[in-house]
Amino acid sequence: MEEYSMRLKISFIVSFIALPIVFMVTLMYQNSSFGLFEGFSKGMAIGGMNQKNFTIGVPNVTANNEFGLRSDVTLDNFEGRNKNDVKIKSSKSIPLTNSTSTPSKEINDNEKDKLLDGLLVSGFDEASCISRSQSHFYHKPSPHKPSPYLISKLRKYEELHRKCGPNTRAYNKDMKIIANSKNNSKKSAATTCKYIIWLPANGLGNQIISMASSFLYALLTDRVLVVQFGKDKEGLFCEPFLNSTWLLPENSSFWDAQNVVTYQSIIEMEMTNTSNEYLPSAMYVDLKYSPTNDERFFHCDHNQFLLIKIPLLFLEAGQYFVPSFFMTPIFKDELNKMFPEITSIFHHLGRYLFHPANEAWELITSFYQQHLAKANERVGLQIRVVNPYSTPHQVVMNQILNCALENKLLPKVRGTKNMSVSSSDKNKTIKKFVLVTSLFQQYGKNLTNMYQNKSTVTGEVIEVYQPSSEKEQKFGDNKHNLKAWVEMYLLSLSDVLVTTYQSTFGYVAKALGNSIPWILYNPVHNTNKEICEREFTLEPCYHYPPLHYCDDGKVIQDVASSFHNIRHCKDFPFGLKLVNTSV
Ligand SMILES: *[C@@H]1O[C@H](CO)[C@@H](O)[C@H](O)[C@H]1NC(C)=O
Ligand SMILES: *[C@@H]1O[C@H](CO)[C@@H](O)[C@H](O)[C@H]1NC(C)=O
Ligand SMILES: *[C@@H]1O[C@H](CO)[C@@H](O)[C@H](O)[C@H]1NC(C)=O
Ligand SMILES: *[C@@H]1O[C@H](CO)[C@@H](O)[C@H](O)[C@H]1NC(C)=O
Ligand SMILES: *[C@@H]1O[C@H](CO)[C@@H](O)[C@H](O)[C@H]1NC(C)=O
Ligand SMILES: *[C@@H]1O[C@H](CO)[C@@H](O)[C@H](O)[C@H]1NC(C)=O
Ligand SMILES: *[C@@H]1O[C@H](CO)[C@@H](O)[C@H](O)[C@H]1NC(C)=O
Ligand SMILES: *[C@@H]1O[C@H](CO)[C@@H](O)[C@H](O)[C@H]1NC(C)=O
Ligand SMILES: *[C@@H]1O[C@H](CO)[C@@H](O)[C@H](O)[C@H]1NC(C)=O
Ligand SMILES: *[C@@H]1O[C@H](CO)[C@@H](O)[C@H](O)[C@H]1NC(C)=O
Ligand SMILES: CC(=O)N[C@H]1CO[C@H](CO)[C@@H](O)[C@@H]1O
Repeated sequence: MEEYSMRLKISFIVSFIALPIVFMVTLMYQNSSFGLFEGFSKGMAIGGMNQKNFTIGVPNVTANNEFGLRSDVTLDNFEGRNKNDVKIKSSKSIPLTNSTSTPSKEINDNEKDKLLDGLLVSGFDEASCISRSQSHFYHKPSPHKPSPYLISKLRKYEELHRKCGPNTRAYNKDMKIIANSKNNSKKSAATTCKYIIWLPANGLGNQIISMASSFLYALLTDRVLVVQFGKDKEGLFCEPFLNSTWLLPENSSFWDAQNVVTYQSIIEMEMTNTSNEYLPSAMYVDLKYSPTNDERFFHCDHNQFLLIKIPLLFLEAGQYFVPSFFMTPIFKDELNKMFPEITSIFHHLGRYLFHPANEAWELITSFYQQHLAKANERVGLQIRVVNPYSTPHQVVMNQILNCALENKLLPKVRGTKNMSVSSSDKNKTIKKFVLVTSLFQQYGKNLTNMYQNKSTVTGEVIEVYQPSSEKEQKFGDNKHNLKAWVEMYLLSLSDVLVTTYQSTFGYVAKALGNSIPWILYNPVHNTNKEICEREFTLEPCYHYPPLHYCDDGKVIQDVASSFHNIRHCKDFPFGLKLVNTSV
């Protein structure tokens, strides 16, 4: 029967994953040192990390080199594709779906849905960014509403960006002033506006969460956000701000932040010398993970008072540093007004900023319509093998199956298809389609083998699709980024989501789709503990957060009692995330 025929499409996009901070990190607790994930157990759920102190060890970069670029990977189906090949679909193209679980996907084309409850503004040229007006056909309506205050902040920001964004008169004038005074002035230059130039770090997932964090920082500090996008990000994202651009112009003299004063050097000066009058006009703020584990004190009021005076900040993070704003007293009131619901910040910021550009949208919608639209339920499996050279695929496969079967995300198989059984089964018209994203094609293949030509105990029909398998994560590669973005977005359209611990790729998918995922833990270090567990918020984890208190510089001891609404992450206990503690 047609519905039992399973197909595995491995031709299209690609997967990989995003956590490039993926060196082996060692947590040392007092005198004993143990692998990061061994320290995680059932009893250590939210806020359960009571360790008194811990530090990050130097990562072992030579082992599990996820940064290695291999040339034996072929990218198929993308050859010859360029922007002009993309056929623009009519803006009324609705996914063909008979889904029972996603009523939103019925035609519901009113302005309120389209603008995501006021998060987005109307007035864009729809043809230049089709996804902006169509995405609500694909995602379920969100129960998380943006606050009126957030909406008014966004509208004011857009106005500021129109006034001072790249290529405006104010921007050109300011950039000249900054360029001419950036070396060693005693006083920052007086500019019309202040700016952040966002710099990319790590893989695409990390870049997305760090752009969202930088944008919130811009909102909090009345800065204009400008992004440094290289060729690797062509065709990925639409312009987010009406009638303006956020792209650093190609002719800008600020592509190179090399000779810019670093925030770290200013902090060090501050610490040794209180009467510091050295204020550059541009500063490079590095919030990336570093093996030396320098404290940036970025979460401290007094450093924010210093940064406020600098017209241009280069900001490089590769992380979701939003939780640090909640540690900074001067930002608190504003944040509380913007986000009365603390656990949907990235959900809102992500849906506001990241609209697939037409090229990406074409790939997303055509894959969806070809393979996923007819499902009653879509199950997204994001399988990142953090350590592919030491983790046997069979171990990962068993873990995925145990997770999916135990939690009834997927049904067990009954055996070879028995027509007399299946024809009497009411459920045989229920279709669950599984979207597998992984660098490795084994997973999609094995699931296909498992379900193909077999009936399931529930009678449901399972089909498995894996768009791609790239084998290695790549950095700075346009096709790879495009495929990664397409897969993150497709995962966000799942009704049930399973993601891998630590993965920023999964963080993006869950937040865009408003889908609390099941997290697969490290199978090697976690053999007798949970195989997977339900995540508790849509917020990403801030993997390498501040370590010290601002006032006395002592190591932050008990996060839960020190900071309202901040707890250690389930999937990366060293990291911090925002939680709703009033529930
Ligand atoms: C950790 O705490 C113990 C006592 O609680 C202390 O002796 C030790 O020096 C601390 N280590 C670090 C690195 O702060
Ligand atoms: C790094 O990992 C490799 C391979 O697992 C191992 O041989 C080496 O001893 C490790 N180095 C350190 C400093 O842990
Ligand atoms: C949706 O259901 C209707 C009848 O219920 C059927 O005619 C149509 O072919 C279905 N469409 C798809 C895409 O399954
Ligand atoms: C700033 O420093 C760079 C390199 O040190 C130098 O090339 C440039 O001329 C200086 N600019 C000004 C305005 O002094
Ligand atoms: C955006 O640009 C369009 C076309 O130039 C113009 O009609 C519209 O008023 C502008 N909107 C805003 C808010 O500036
Ligand atoms: C870059 O190009 C724009 C538009 O062509 C121009 O207005 C601007 O002055 C140029 N900036 C620099 C630094 O050359
Ligand atoms: C503080 O800075 C001034 C000027 O840069 C310098 O002369 C002085 O030695 C510094 N003091 C200390 C304690 O570093
Ligand atoms: C199919 O199922 C029926 C009813 O359970 C059973 O009698 C029959 O033996 C089965 N056939 C096969 C080939 O398993
Ligand atoms: C399923 O059935 C089809 C057609 O009978 C066959 O070509 C295919 O190899 C079978 N797959 C498996 C995994 O048994
Ligand atoms: C039909 O599928 C659902 C899960 O989707 C399951 O709970 C139910 O038991 C199934 N019905 C039968 C008759 O197997
Ligand atoms: C990687 C993996 O799990 N491979 C398994 C796929 O399924 C076949 C048989 O179904 C096993 O033999 C493989 O070990």
